[in-house]
Amino acid sequence: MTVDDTPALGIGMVGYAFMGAAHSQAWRNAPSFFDVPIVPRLVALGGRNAEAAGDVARRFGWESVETDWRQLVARDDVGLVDVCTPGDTHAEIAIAALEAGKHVLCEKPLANTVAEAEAMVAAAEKAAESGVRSLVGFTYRRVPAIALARQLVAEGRVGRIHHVRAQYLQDWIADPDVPLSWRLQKEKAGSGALGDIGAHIIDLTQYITGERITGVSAILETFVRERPVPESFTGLAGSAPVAAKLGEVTVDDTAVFLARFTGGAVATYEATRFASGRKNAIRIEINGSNGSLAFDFEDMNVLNVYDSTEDARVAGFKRVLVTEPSHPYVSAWWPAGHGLGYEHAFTHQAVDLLTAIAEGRDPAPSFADGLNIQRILAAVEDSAAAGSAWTEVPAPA
Ligand code: SOE
Repeated sequence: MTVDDTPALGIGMVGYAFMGAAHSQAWRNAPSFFDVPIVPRLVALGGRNAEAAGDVARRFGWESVETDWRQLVARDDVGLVDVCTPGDTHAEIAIAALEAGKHVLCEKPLANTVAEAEAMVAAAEKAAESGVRSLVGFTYRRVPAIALARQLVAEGRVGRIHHVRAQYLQDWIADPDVPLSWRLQKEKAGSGALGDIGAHIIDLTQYITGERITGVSAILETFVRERPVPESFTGLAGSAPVAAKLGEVTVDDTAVFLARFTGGAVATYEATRFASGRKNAIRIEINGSNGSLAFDFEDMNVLNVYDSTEDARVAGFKRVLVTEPSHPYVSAWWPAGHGLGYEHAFTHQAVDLLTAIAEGRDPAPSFADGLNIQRILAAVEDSAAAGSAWTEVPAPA
């Protein structure tokens, strides 16, 4: 008797760095902690460097390596293509996979341009007619405290929303000696802090509020415009690498913008990699007519809740530890108070995608949601280029 007669789905993942590792552990853990209706099989890892990809494949239990992503997409034993590459290849790989009838999970942001995102949406909508599903990887919405915040807003616990306040603060390139990398080059990444981490807080605030951004006014800034080119390193001076060449940074180091929401709320956003001392501080605060919610990813198992209707003598933010079995996703993991980490949201993403595929429905966030975010990113860039002029965001079709 087989141990498990749950149907399996072959996964082919393209890319094997940071996101490749986060996704690999998610595919492996999903069937261990959740009763998934489809069991993922780690069939093929795609990477141009056979040796490096082979090392990651061995560590995470991928059955094979493909050095050409087209071969991976074409394989009969691959039913879902997981795109974990830099943004300049998202559209090409995802569209080819959808046209080959494969489900697609694509890392965020969906694409590097609105035009690419539109083409991806068209391919996804055509593939969906044949039951092929697609998802864009905004994983932070699957942190239990964020999912709880959305529930509380939907239940009217904060009332009419007046303010949305969102920051995504990192500092990994505040040192000018940090070398040039793909995230700092427009042709690879599409934009800098704006698309890489600003996209996350755009998705999170729209997800929590259930409303959309309708217009923005923005500033983009690049503080360090040239960085050492890694390929030109000639040795060390002390502990600092010595580079023979400097390369141009062609993206923003920080994005700061105002926004308005469909429900009338006003919003402030900051996405920066120069907030020295902040490592991965995603800070969201929602202020409404009945109360407020406040979250900081650097304390990710907590949601701070303020109820304006409470007796003023005992009113104050309540520090809710979001680790009860009644909280989203938590019952699959550990007892109350043990907490989850960054990687668990990726596992929740895998579970939600496998469940949607089994139930024959489109998962969220869809490629169309990803296109909406791409349009907001473009509006921020257009506004910044026009001296922070107020710039409308096209409504979804
Ligand atoms: C940026 O450094 C980054 O790796 C983002 O690209 C990820 O989406 C985020 O989860 C962590 O930070």
